[in-house]
Order: sequence, then structure tokens, then C-alpha cells
Amino acid sequence: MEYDRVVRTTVWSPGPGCHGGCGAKLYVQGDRLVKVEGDEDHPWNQGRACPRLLALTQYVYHPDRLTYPMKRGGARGEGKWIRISWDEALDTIETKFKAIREQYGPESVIFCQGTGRDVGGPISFLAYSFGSPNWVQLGLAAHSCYTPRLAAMFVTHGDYAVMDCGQFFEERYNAPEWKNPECVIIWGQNPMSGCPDAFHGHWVVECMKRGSKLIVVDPRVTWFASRADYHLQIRPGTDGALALGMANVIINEGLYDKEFVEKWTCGFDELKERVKEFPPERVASITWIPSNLIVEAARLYARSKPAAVHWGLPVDQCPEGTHVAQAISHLWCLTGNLDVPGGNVIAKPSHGVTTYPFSTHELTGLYGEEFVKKLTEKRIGADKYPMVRNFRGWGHPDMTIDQVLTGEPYPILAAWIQTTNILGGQAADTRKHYEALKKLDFIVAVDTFMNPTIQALADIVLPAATFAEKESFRSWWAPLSVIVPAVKVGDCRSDWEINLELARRFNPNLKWRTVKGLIDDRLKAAGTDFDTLAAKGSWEMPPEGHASKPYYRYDKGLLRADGQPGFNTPTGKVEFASKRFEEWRLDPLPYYEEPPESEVRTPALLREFPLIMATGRRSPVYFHSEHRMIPWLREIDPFPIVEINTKTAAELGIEDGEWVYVENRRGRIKRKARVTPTIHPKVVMVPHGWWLPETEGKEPHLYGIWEYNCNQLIPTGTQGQAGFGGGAYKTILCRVRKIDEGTS
Ligand SMILES: Nc1nc2c(c(=O)[nH]1)N[C@H]1C(S)=C(S)[C@@H](COP(=O)(O)OP(=O)(O)OC[C@H]3O[C@@H](n4cnc5c(=O)[nH]c(N)nc54)[C@H](O)[C@@H]3O)O[C@H]1N2
Ligand SMILES: Nc1nc2c(c(=O)[nH]1)N[C@H]1C(S)=C(S)[C@@H](COP(=O)(O)OP(=O)(O)OC[C@H]3O[C@@H](n4cnc5c(=O)[nH]c(N)nc54)[C@H](O)[C@@H]3O)O[C@H]1N2
Ligand code: SF4
Ligand SMILES: [Mo]
Repeated sequence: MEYDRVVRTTVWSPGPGCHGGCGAKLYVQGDRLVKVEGDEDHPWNQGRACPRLLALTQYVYHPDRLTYPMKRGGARGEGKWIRISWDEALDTIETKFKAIREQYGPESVIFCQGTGRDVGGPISFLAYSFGSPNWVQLGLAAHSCYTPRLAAMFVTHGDYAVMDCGQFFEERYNAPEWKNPECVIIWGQNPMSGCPDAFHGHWVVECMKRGSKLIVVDPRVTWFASRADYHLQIRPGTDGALALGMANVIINEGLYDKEFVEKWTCGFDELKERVKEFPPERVASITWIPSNLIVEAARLYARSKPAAVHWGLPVDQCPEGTHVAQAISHLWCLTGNLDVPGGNVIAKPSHGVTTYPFSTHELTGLYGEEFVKKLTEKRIGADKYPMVRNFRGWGHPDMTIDQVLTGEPYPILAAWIQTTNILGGQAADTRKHYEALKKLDFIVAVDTFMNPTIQALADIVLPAATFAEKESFRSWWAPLSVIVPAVKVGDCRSDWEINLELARRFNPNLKWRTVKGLIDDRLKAAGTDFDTLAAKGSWEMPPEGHASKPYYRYDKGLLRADGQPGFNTPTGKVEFASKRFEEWRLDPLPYYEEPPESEVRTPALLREFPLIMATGRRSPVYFHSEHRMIPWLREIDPFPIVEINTKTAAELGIEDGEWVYVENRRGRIKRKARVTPTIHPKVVMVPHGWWLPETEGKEPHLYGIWEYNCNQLIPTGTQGQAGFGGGAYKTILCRVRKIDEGTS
């Protein structure tokens, strides 16, 4: 392969579509990207690359990529698009948004994003510069991705914590400070296919090579489950009961870390009382896991020093997901595995850099007190859910779509959609979102590709640059990194470029003029700048002694604003009974709630729909609804499938490879049966995000979403008392049947 130069950069969506963090080498010849490799000098991936990164050239130069701004040329959904200039696009958006702001107030425009990518900074920046508090992951029912886990850790020990695989050290597994976890629980995550939350499966494999024992909590036999000491094949949605059952064993058998609990925690007695409701036998009947396995797994975890838990999305998607996450986080606190080598290590933004001013202090400085008040008063859901008011700054997704429909308490007139395919996979109850959003006066989408959401709804679409084409930066969690452009494609612009330009039109007082200037300004906190980091190969680890470098920071006074030892909680201790939850009128202790449809809650429904539909297990070659048009990737995973157990399929007369209906009261979709012993007989697994970019995009077909998108079968409005957590993406009942008329 011939090339002129190699650009070393940090990967973050778009391209592979990712939560990001790998180091990559981009090989460029002339002005063209010709090859991509993982960067062997980067501690995050040490040269490894996922299939989506390896297919980057097919993504960047795909003929379907959006490469210039367009406006709608016919009715919405008619599929007619007219090329326009950036000036016309931005002028139109400015005029329309300002007119709405003038007449109804800035809160009448909602700013919608998808999963956490490089967009968090640019989109909140744009929304706040415009003056709207309604920044929302629209369609993500009950906001059940990541936020419940973040909230649980915030209330329990004040900071985010993650399984320690040496990721905060340049030398990784050779770092002298690091220890290999003796036991790892992989709880409802499959880091082998997706690097979820920027956590990589190969990190766990490295620990396994060094002797870590494995407990896997998953209704499917995953790669990790097949190599685990204990595979707890759980009934979807019952993880809260399992965590409380394990805490019961750990407390009653005296396996907790008495010294840590005594010195650094409070609320132990209340927790001890609560777990009495969850003896192993009861937990076994709730979760389908034999009680001896629950007891043995709890013992293995608690007796291993150190031990770590790594968890995933299904935790958030349990009913009352925030309290389920709380129960699981209590396990690493009970066993003293918090911020110790090889335990669950506290992760802070690298070098203390945040990509955008989120703190009240900074926001007040930028936009004034009035605006900050509006953030909590006008944000959709803030009046109902104290957590929406007090945690993380997001509007409530389920309440937002209801408000689009009702116009109460104030009307929503326009939407800015950036990095999300709402109808293609993010939204539960696809039809409801489709019908509600159709009512809006004006919709802008910013994306790399055309998709069903844009085709059905957008009035203007702006072409976004991939990570290979842009300047950006990242501090989530370490190292501190910059994204260095290697090539240019068409008239594409980065999310930061687009949003900074518009933000300046909405708020002329902003001090930043260029993206580079903004990045350099944020990087000042770390005493560096874009060019310095780019010259170093794009990253730098936090320095020794910094609060973003492990371990034992609670003992060193590095976690609290007042510099005292302890945790960043109201009491300064790990709180098993949370003061913050109490303040927010929530149960201070973890608890378990049955899924909205289940053998216990709705036995009559179960007779009609006897299978649990768990959706959304990640495919290694797709990111949600993305990449179906990339030849190298589609070839590996060509069809929308449903995984069904061999015995269950035989009972239904279904053969491997046959097209079937998956259906419930809400509708039905078509899937190709993958008959496999690796899924629990009473569960089917339906991968999400399916549309067929090679088929008709116009209404009513919309690339086949009404035939294949499983989210039509999933309701909205299932959020728990916290408001966050409980999207029923993994717990809804369904049945599978043969397609009588026969299809190809
Ligand atoms: N049934 C079911 N549904 C689910 C889930 C499930 O488990 N089951 N999971 C849910 C979860 S956890 C999440 S987070 C959501 C995710 O939902 P989304 O984030 O909406 O998913 P994507 O398909 O990745 O959509 C992203 C869109 O943005 C574009 N894009 C990607 N990166 C960028 C970028 O950096 N800039 C711009 N401008 N555009 C970009 C892509 O081309 C794509 O069209 O889906 C949810 N949907
Ligand atoms: N390749 C790729 N990577 C991705 C994504 C992608 O779309 N593609 N999406 C990204 C996003 S936004 C997210 S949130 C993460 C999500 O990634 P993960 O957190 O890994 O979540 P899932 O893949 O939905 O499910 C993980 C495992 O949980 C099991 N499971 C299903 N239901 C339950 C349950 O009720 N309890 C338990 N204990 N286990 C259950 C599934 O069988 C699966 O093996 O991945 C991110 N990374
Ligand atoms: S492994 Fe994950 S972070 Fe790395 S390039 Fe692939 S998707 Fe991005
Ligand atoms: Mo997610």
C-alpha cells in the first residue's frame, strides 16, 4: 500500500461509531485516506482495531455519504432534496430558530442527540447558547443508558468508577501500581462486541490471561460466559434482585470488608435490614438462577482481593434502573474494592478538563443567572423528577415526546437532531415518535448519512465530518486526547464547527471564534494545547498526584472540593442509604421491581406472549442503526435476525434461517431465525437498529423500518420513580411464529 504520510489520532465517532478512545494511524496518499491501523503506541488499544475502524475507508468515501447541505424539495417524506450552500442553510436555521425564540421562548426548540459521542460538547453548547434547556436523548425511553449507572455511583460514592484494567497508566498491565483483579463480574455487558462506555473486551481478556476468574450475568452464553467460572443465566430485568441477594450473602456470611465499611461508609445497618428481604432462595425464584450458584458466586467475588465488577446497559434498562445500579455499586463498596488497584477505580475527566462548561459556576459566567434558573425551571421533566433537575442536565425523553404531542405546559415547535437516528433505532414506540415529530414546524438534522429519520422528518440536513476529517478533543476519562484531521471530504463540517458558527449567531457574546481556539482554551486547565498534544501522538496520561490519577484518593483528600479525605457525598462517606436520594424524595436504599410485563406481573399476557424479548445486543460490525451500507461489515452480519433457543424453535416448528414474525400487542416485525442453544429457552434476542439502506427511502417504506425495526414493539413511559432507568428494551413479552405466506 502506497502512502505519503501517517496521521496519528484519537478515534471518536463518527466513523466506527463509538464511545471512542482508541489510537489510530491514518495512512494518507495525496488527499485521500488509503488505510487505517490501530496505533501500537496507544495504551488504550495497543495496536488493536475493531472491524468498524478497519472499514473506515469504505465509510469515509461511501457514495451515500452526505457531502453538502440540502433542503427538502417536496413534502416531508417525499424523498426530494435540493443542494444548498452552507450560507443558505445556516441563514435559514438562524432565521427560523430566532423567530420561534422571539414568539415562544427558546425552550420551544429541542436539541436531540443520540448516544454519548463527540457531540456532547457541541450540542449542549449550541442549545445553551440559543437559550434552550431542552437538550435531550429523544426516544431513549426512561433515559435508560448510562445515566442511571452514573447517578447511582454519584449518590453512593460521589464519582464514577470503572473496572480497573490499568487503563490510567501508560504501561498498562506492567504498571507497578496496578494489580490484576482475582475475580471479575461481567454484569449485563458484552465488551467483546462493542467497547461500550469506552471499555474494551480485550482489557478483560488481558486480566483473564493473568489469572482473573470470571462471573458472567447474562441470559445468553456470550464469549465471556462460555469461559466463566460462573455463568448466572438471569431472567432479563431481575438484576436488582440478584444484586440484593448477593449483598445478603456477603453481609450475612460476614464476607464484607469490615475495616473499610467501619471507617469509610454509612448506612450499613439500613442496607443490612433491606437485604433481609432477599434470601438466596427467593432471589433464585425471581431470577431463574439456582440459589447455590448465587451463594457461590457471591462468595467467590467477596473473597477475591481485589475484585472488580464491570456492568452494562441492561442494568439501566431494568425497572427502577437507577436503584438497580445502586444495588450493584454497593457490592464493590461492601467489599472495599473502591479506588484500589484491580478493583473499581474512580475515573475523573482526564487532567480535570471538561470538553464544555457544564458546571453551574461556568454556565452562570457565560450566560447569566437568569439562564441557569431556566435550566432547572423550564427543562422538560424538571418539575416532576428531582433527578432531572439536579443531575446531568438532560431533559426527560418520554415526557418530551408527550409534550411535543400535547403542547403542554408549553409548545415545542422545532427540533435540532444531531447524531441520532430516532426512528431507526433510538426511540421506543417508533410510531409515536414519527407521528409526534411530524407535527413540528421545522426540523434540522446533522449526520454523515441519509437515514429513515431524516428522510421522514427533516427540512434541512447538514453533512457532518468523520473523526478522520475533524479537530476535536476528549477527556473522557483518560488519557487527555485530541482528534487530528487527516483528510477532507466534500463540503462536510465537524459538529464543533457547525455548532460554534450557529452558537455565535445566537449569542454574539461568546468569546470563542474558532474551534481550535475553543479547544486550546479548554486545554489550558491541563497546561497544554491542541498542537502540543497532536505532536505527541494525540494523547497524554494524567500526571502523578493529580486527582484524575488513581488510587486511594479518598484517603488523600483528592475527591472532595474541600480537600478533606473522604468521598464526594453529603456525608463524605460511601452512603449505602443515600442522602441525595432522600433529598430527591426517592428511596435511599436499593430495591427490586418486577418488569412491566412478566410471568409475575402479567401472567395472563404471558399465556399469549410466552417469550421475553430482549433487544439490542450489540453486533461487532454495527453501531446501533449505522453501517448497514458498508460492504465489508454488512457481509459479516447481513440480516435482521432473532436468536431463538433450539428447543423453543423446535416446539414452534421454526428452522434456522427461516423468516418469522416477532409480535406482541403493539405490532409485528419480520426477522430471520437464528436457532441457537446459546440463548435461554424462554428469551429471544432481537438486535436493534435495523433498516435497509439499499431499499426505497421514500414514504411509506422509509428503508423498511416498519417491517424490521423492533422498537415498534417497545412502549414509552416505563420510567421508574427516579425518572431515569426502566426503558423496557430488554423485558417486553412477545411471541415468535412462522410466516404462513412464505417469504424469501
Ligand atoms: N431495541 C433497542 N433499541 C435501542 C437500544 C437497545 O438496546 N435496544 N439501545 C439504546 C441505546 S443504549 C442508545 S444509546 C440509542 C442510540 O441511538 P442513536 O445514537 O440514535 O444510534 P445510531 O444508530 O448510532 O445513530 C446515530 C446517527 O448519527 C449519525 N452519527 C454518528 N456519529 C455522529 C457524529 O459524531 N456526528 C453526527 N452529526 N452524526 C453522527 C449516524 O450516521 C446515525 O445516523 O439506541 C437505543 N435503542
Ligand atoms: N458494536 C457496537 N458497540 C456498541 C454499540 C453498538 O450499537 N454496536 N452501542 C453502544 C452503546 S450506546 C451502549 S449503551 C453499549 C451497550 O452495550 P452493552 O452494555 O454490552 O449492552 P447490550 O449489548 O445491550 O447487552 C449486553 C449483554 O447483556 C445481556 N442482557 C440482555 N438483557 C439482560 C438483562 O436483563 N440482564 C443482564 N444481566 N444481561 C442482559 C445481553 O444478552 C448481552 O450479552 O454498547 C456501545 N457499544
Ligand atoms: S474499538 Fe471502539 S473506540 Fe476503538 S475504534 Fe472501534 S469503536 Fe472506536
Ligand atoms: Mo447507549
